Amino acid sequence: MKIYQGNMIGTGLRFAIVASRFNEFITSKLIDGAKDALLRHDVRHQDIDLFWVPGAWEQPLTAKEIALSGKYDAIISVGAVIKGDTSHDVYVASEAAKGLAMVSLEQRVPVAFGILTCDTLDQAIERAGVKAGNKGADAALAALEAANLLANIRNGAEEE
Ligand code: INI
Repeated sequence: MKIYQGNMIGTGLRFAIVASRFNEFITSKLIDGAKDALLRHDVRHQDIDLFWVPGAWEQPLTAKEIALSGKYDAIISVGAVIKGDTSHDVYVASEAAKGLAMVSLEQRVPVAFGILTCDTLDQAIERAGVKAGNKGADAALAALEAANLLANIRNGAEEE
């Protein structure tokens, strides 16, 4: 049996973080978590670029342009969609999720989904470095593993 998996070594890999300004109080913590996770896995500071977008709705198109540039091994999307008085947030979150999945599949580049979809601000805070960890860091680690997995599949480098 051949087993393919991605290791967690970031040496030489390049990452794009796409971050929403909307709910920046939360998003900035997710960016910090993502950067910290990458740096602690030997990604170089100069190999991480940050792209600000207005909100989660704007993430898919931006991620697509980034993917088309061919400069990055993976994209990490971070943001926070928090329930409001209307159903606006539902449309924003679902289109962001669908759009980012589409970019990943069409462009064949890992796009980690680090956009929080929360009912309350407290839930978002808990996921931005408090009780429930930091989902930006989790997304960065998923992007790293997925980037190395794809490289192994493309190189035919299985593990025993
Ligand atoms: N954008 C977010 O990133 N999070 C939200 O919670 C949010 N809500 O709830 O409205 C949000 N809306 C803005 C949206 O992403 C677009 O920027 C806007 O609609 C302009 O296209």
